[in-house]
Order: sequence, then structure tokens, then C-alpha cells
Amino acid sequence: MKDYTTELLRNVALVGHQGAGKTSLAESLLFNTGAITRMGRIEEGNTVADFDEDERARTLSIYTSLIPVEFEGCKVNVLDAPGFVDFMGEAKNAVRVSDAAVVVVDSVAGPEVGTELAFDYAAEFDLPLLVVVNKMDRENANFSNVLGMLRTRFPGYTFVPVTLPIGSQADLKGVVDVLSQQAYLGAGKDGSEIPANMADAAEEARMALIEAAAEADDALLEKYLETLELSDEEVQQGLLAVTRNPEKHVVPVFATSSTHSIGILPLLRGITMFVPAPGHHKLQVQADEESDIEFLEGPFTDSGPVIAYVFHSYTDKYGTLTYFRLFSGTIKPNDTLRNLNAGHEERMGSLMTVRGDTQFPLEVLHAGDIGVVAKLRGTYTGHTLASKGFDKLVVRPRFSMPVYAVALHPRTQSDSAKMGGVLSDITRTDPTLHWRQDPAIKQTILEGMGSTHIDVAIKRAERMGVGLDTSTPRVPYQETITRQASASYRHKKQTGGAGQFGEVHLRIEPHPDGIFEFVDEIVGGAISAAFVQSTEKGVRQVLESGVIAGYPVTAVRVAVYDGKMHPVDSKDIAFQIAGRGAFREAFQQAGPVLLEPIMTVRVVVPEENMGDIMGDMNTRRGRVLGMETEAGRSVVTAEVPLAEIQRYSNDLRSMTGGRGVFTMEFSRYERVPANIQQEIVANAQKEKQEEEE
Ligand SMILES: Nc1nc2c(ncn2[C@@H]2O[C@H](COP(=O)(O)OP(=O)(O)OP(=O)(O)O)[C@@H](O)[C@H]2O)c(=O)[nH]1
Ligand SMILES: [Mg+2]
Repeated sequence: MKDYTTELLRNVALVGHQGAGKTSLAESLLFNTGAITRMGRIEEGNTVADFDEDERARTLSIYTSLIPVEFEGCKVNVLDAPGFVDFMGEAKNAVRVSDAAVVVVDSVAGPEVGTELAFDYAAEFDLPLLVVVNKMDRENANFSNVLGMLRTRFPGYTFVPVTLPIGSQADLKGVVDVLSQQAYLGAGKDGSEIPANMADAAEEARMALIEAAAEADDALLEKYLETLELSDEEVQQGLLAVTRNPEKHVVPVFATSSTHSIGILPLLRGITMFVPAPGHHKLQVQADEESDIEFLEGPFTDSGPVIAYVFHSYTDKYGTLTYFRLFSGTIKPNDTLRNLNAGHEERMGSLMTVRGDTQFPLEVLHAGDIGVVAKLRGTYTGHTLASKGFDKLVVRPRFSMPVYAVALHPRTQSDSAKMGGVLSDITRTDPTLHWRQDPAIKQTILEGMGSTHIDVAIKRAERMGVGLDTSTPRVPYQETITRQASASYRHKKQTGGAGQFGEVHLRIEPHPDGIFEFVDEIVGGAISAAFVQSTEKGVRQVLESGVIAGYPVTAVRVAVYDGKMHPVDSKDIAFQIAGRGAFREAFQQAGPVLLEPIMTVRVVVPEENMGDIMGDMNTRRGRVLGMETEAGRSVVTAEVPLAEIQRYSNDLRSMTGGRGVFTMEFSRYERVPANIQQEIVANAQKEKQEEEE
């Protein structure tokens, strides 16, 4: 591939609701610019961007693909991001490294939940937005309806069409390019005269475009008000400014059909015109992940320090490819850079770009471009690479907390031995996927953004040689008490030689600060300080494994106030046993209860699903804190016990046909209702018996 300097580059992320046609659009961009001679189809599993075998099997995108498109002397780095909410980590990182977000909207469905998420991602980094109303060939496609819906749904933005469809549905013939007032029919490259019946609409749209551009600054506005005209250059400069102005938020809108190659080249021209070349933005950096965000002002050029951010890593059987955006400076093959997160050096051995999974070696990468390098030794998604002298991290996107977890069970001894390494490899390349050994529930947990996300990870682990079964994780209940109680315990053993003797009297009560505390209230030396310590050791042994159902004990204050020693037989172990026994007995008498984690959940669904969501919350012991409906979408906030919401992502999907999303985070522990506690205790006892048998 040719060498492209900064001003000739454009970086855009294709984002939007699942299935809106992003990957097909990327395919069509390649086809219409002659990079491929046959257009692949999602259904046939042969598109350039969805090359991964899991993507083909599921007919949806899982990873962000890099699709460089060469057009009129420019290279547009198209990042085809997945729309499925499970893979939002990939989409957010794609937006992070782009200079504009191209939001693809289905012409029949209009804006959906995934459209809103895409707008949110772009807002996080103040990116300009373009909207593509795709699938204009579909039955019931209606461009002006979708424009209306966009305006209602996103009242803070001004949507201005840059292309208009000629005909629609089965009669879709092409588009009008509003600025040049030319028609582009079919996949044709050359403009022709606008159909007579569209002349008025085209002129009206041109005026709207000029008017939006004129808002950019006073000089343009003055000229516009005097002459009611602006040159094409002025419109371009004006639009570049207003799309980047967070107050004005002008969004150019395009009509396309990816599968029918309609409106594709006019869209591409629009991208080269209305998306800024890299290097002219403010770059968010920070000294470390905790410190304040600073803004570096551009322009960023080849002569600046190297600042590169890794937004994607892809591992196949040949090794790992690291995808990065070069925000500043220039890189040549074999340059050495510093990984600022890991603190080691990396050699950029093989510098390349890729188109899907086809590699193109590069001699040099210029500021603003997106590059790929193979076989780095320890650089992962989210890391910053830099040249000597630059030591700030590029700010990563914020990722929401995982909402779906499974417990992992390795199938064989060898799976068990390899599990940790493989899980670390997989989770390092995906900031929304986490694994840990959870001591509270004694399980290995893998958590992510949904069941598909987890399924894909399990399949990958399998291909990397680790067979894993999964189950719903145990709920990390806790045990505590509700009132004061006392108990004593005597441990006495006299068999053969040396005996064992220890006697402990203790009192326990709920601890108001929610912590565990052990107090020595012995007077007159009834037991020695050393044996008080042994008693404490014994009590602490019970804390982790609990008393009533096997869960950790919390919020208890224990006071030892009396006991007995034997001059010969008393020893450490005897008092540990006595401490354990006395604590267990007191605990049983102190009104023991189970506590469960309560999650704060925020659900966003289309308005028509609101009733179902509320009803369903009731069956989950949920407490609705608030609900709002605005522009056709409803937001429900509720508190729900973790035990009832572990599989919510699947249930929400089926309740809303995939149109709902939710986030959740831990709020606090609360008492489990008595009837449910009984069940849990009974189950725990049954399990324990089975283990013992
Ligand atoms: N009729 C019609 N169908 C389209 C068009 N573009 C895409 N499709 C179909 O829509 C479906 C989804 O297309 P994709 O390209 O996978 O959509 P996507 O946005 O990449 O989906 P995700 O990456 O999974 O979010 C496929 O069946 C496509 O063939 C179009 O312009 N017209
Ligand atoms: Mg896709």
C-alpha cells in the first residue's frame, strides 16, 4: 500500500446498533474503490472485515477490523466495530482512536439503543459524528422518517443531509449529492443531472447545509447573510468546524445501501471532506491512571515525540497482532519504543497495515495513521507506546462494570494446569473481560458483558488448548448475627500421655462498624495472654468458612471474658479448639442471618417494553428507584439482589428482542429474607453431607 502523510489520512469508526450494516458498508467501500472485485456477504461468511471464524459462524462482528480504503489520493482507515453490546469494549476503543464516529442506522428501524450508545462513545472523546442511513433498499425504508426520529431522539444535535436517496425500497436508484447538486445513480462514479422531481428538495437541502456551515464563525455568517451563498470550500471549512463544536453539534447525514452499492462513493467523498485529518484535535493524556486528565494541543506531526495507543490485539495461530494509532511522531520498522504501562521496551519489528486479515508491510508510518505490528513481547490493548522523553499515558475509554459472570471448571488435570495462563492471555486483550480466583466463593470466575461475550472467550480458550465447563457462580453471601449471645466451651482430652485442656467463655454481638473485632476482657488472669491469642486464632478460623451455611462471617465483635487453664495440659491447640467451639455455639444463639449483595441496576429499553421490565423487576425482589421516559426510550433504575439478576442479560435480551441494555454495580449487603435463608441453609447442609459421604 502507498505511503500516506498526515494530511491525506482520515480515521473513522463505523459504530451503531447490531446489524445496521457496518461490515457490509466496509465491504462496499472496498468494492466501490476497486480494492476487491467481488463483494462478500455476511450470509456467505466471506466479508473482508468479519474474517474471524467465530464471527463467520455467528454472522456478526466480534472484533474491530481495520479496513483501509484508498480514494482520490487519501487513505481512509475504516474501523469496522461490532455493534452487539457484549463487545462494546472493542467499539469504544475503536472510537478512541478515530477522528470521527460514523454511526450507521437502519433505515427501517431508525435510531436504536445501539445508536444511542454510539453517540455516547463519541461524546466521551468529543468526536464529530456522521450518520449513515443504510439499507435504503429495504421495504419500508424511509429517509425522512429516520431524519425525524433522529431529531426527536437527539435533540441536542442538528442533522443535515449531505446526500438524499433517489427513490427508495425496490425503486432505490441512487443518491443526490447535495453540495455538488449531482445525481449518482447505481454504483456509478460520475455525476449526472438531478431528476426534475427532486430539484426542490435538493436545493432546500443545499441551503440547509450552507446555513449550518455558516454558523462556524462570524465572517462566514456575515458573508452568508449578505449573499445567501458560500463556496464549496467555505462550506467544507465551515462544516469541519461546526461538526467539531460540541455546542453546535452539526451531524452530516448520508443515505446508502451497502449491499446494492448505492451512495457509497458520495459517502466516501463526504468522509474525506467533513472528517478532519488527524493531528488537529486535543489529545487526552494523564501521568498515571489515577491522575487528572490533561489535554495536549495539536497539531501533531511527524516531528513530534512518538505517542501511540494500542486499541486492539488479535491472536491467531501465528501469534498476536497489535493494532495501534500513532497519535504523534513517525515510526519505521525496527524502531524501539517504550511501553509506558508495562515499563519495558518493544521493538517494532514488522511494521504493517492490514485489510481484514491481509497484511501490507510499511516502510514508514506517519503521524495520525493506524498501524499494526506483530510479536511484541508484552504490549496489550489499552497500553501506550512512546519514544524517549514522552511519559504520559493516552487516556483509555471508561468501560462499564461486567454484568455477566460464570464459574469455570477445567475438564481435566491438564486443563486445570493451563487455565490461568490462557485466561490471562485472553483477558489481557479485552478490557471488558476479567477473571479471578474468588476466595469468598472458592470458584474461578470469568466475567464480561454478556453470555455471548463469555461463550466466545470459552471457545477461544478451547482453541488454545483448555477445555472449560461453566456454571452460574455461587452468590457471595455473608453470615452475621442480630443480637448478643454468650457461650462457653471446654476442650478436654486425656488419652494416654499428655492431655489437652482449654476452656473459654465468650460473648458476641453485632459490630456497628461492620467489621470483625476481638477483645480481651479477661480479669485476674483466668487464662494467660498467650491462650487468649490461641482463642482468637481459633475464632478467626471460623470466620472464613462460616457457621450456618459456609459463607464468611462479618460484622461481629467477640469478647473473651473468662476461662480455665490446666497447669500441664493447657496448650495452644486446646484453646484454638475451645475458641472455635465457643464461637460457633454463641453464633448459633445470636440470631444468625445471611447477607446478600444488592446491585444497583440501570436498564434502558424502548418505551413499549417498560411495563414488562417493571413487572419482571417484581419477580426478582427488585426495588424500583426511578423511571423516566424520554423520546421513546425508558430508563429504569432499581436495586436487585445479585442472586436474582445473574442471568439478566439473557432475560433482558429475550424480553426486548435485543433492544434493551443495562449496567449494574455493587451497592451493599442486605439481609436475605427468612424463607430464602432457610432454603440456602438447607442446601448448604445437604451439600456438606454429600461431601462427607
Ligand atoms: N437490504 C439490505 N441489507 C443489508 C444492507 N447492509 C447490510 N445488510 C444486511 O444486514 C445484515 C447485517 O449486516 P452487517 O453488515 O453484518 O451489520 P453490522 O452492522 O456489521 O452488524 P454487527 O457488526 O454485528 O453489529 C446482513 O444480513 C446484511 O446482509 C443494505 O444496505 N441493504
Ligand atoms: Mg459488523
